[in-house]
Amino acid sequence: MATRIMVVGHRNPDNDSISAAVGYAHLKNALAERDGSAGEVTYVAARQGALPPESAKVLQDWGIEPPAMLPHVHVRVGDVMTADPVSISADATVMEAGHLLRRHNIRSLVVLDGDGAFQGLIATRAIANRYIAATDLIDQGQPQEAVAADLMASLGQKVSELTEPNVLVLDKEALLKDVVDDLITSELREGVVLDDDNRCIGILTRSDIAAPPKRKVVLVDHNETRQSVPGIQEAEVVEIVDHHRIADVMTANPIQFLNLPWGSTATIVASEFRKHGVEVPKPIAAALLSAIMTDTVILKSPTTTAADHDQAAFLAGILGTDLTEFGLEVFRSKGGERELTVKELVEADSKEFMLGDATVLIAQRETVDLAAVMAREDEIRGHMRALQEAHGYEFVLLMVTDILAEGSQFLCEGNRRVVNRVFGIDCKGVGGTWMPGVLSRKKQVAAKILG
Ligand SMILES: [Mn+2]
Repeated sequence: MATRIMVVGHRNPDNDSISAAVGYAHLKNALAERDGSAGEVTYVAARQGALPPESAKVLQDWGIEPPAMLPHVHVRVGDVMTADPVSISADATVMEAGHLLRRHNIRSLVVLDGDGAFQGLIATRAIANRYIAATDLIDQGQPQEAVAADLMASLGQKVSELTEPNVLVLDKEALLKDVVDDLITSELREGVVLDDDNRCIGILTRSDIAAPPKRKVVLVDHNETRQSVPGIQEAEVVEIVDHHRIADVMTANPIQFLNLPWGSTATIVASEFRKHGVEVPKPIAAALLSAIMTDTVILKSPTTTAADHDQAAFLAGILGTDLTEFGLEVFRSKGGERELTVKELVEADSKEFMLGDATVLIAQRETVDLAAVMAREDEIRGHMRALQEAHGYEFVLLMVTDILAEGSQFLCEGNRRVVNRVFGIDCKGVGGTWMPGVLSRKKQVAAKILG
């Protein structure tokens, strides 16, 4: 069976962590196909949490299977057990059991009833005990011929008579470290793994746990242990693709560590497709483009690089879509403006500033859907007035910043005279005032009011 290598993003995954995992797993499988190693390794996209709504939408729209949930990468019983162990029917003879044990050079066989359900194990030790018992009988003076005849006859006995039914049963998903002690102290020093139908799907012996193989992972969109999947220290990180600061994930061997200061991991993944000359299927192009759009806020964020513009245009070309239109659609599917509580909408990014003896509150909400925010103006203003009264603010200013239009709608409650004077505007109680080019609270708003 091919080794599964999980490709996983950070905890509380964002769209980039999901889409980069999907895209990179696809690329790695295509490359494995190309170099003939596809039979040995399979890359599987994984995630460490719920899908963000914009990821759920793009995956569903394009018929992509969502990445598998990966709760941890500790070694599990199922990772080290011997799958499909050698079995024998309870009705078979001890002679037949002996042949199987010898042929497979193993110490025990799984005993099955007529329906294939697990009955127990027949171990070499139980068979050997027969012979040791025979020597006791001879020592006690019984005729050797009679003892030998009994032994001969015992080879024709049913396996069921020597079956040990009390076997340690293990869960396939159990962590190996949690079961090692039980296994070592168990009578047979072997455990079995049963499925829901009481069929034996694996056997775990002492040699299986001597040097357990590590689970293999490719990290995307992070390289920090505390953002990574639990058990990462026990796993083997075989590759990293990221656009964050270099942190603390360590490896035993040199690996490919692709870290670039670009706007998204999806940008790096797209460029890897091109570097290797692997065609990007439309669904993968959509997922990657969607992630570039969210991480770079439709290529408007200061983290956006020329590479992001280049790869985004390339992917939009594959999709035959308008970049900005695609990006807007992604942001609409993120939702928020309609679903958020008014408290979250106003306060999520709000800062107090001292203005002489007074305190003012300047809040900012970045959006691609100004209309959706403004549709809640009454509710928003009510909340702003409540904040102003509760904290005694001189005024509360909310900048609703339209990322695409590159400007902000000012909504002000309390003493508006200061704001109006500083900006030379006439901000009223309803509708607010559009401020073209005003995007930065720190540089363009707070500095002016306080200065
Ligand atoms: Mn990212």
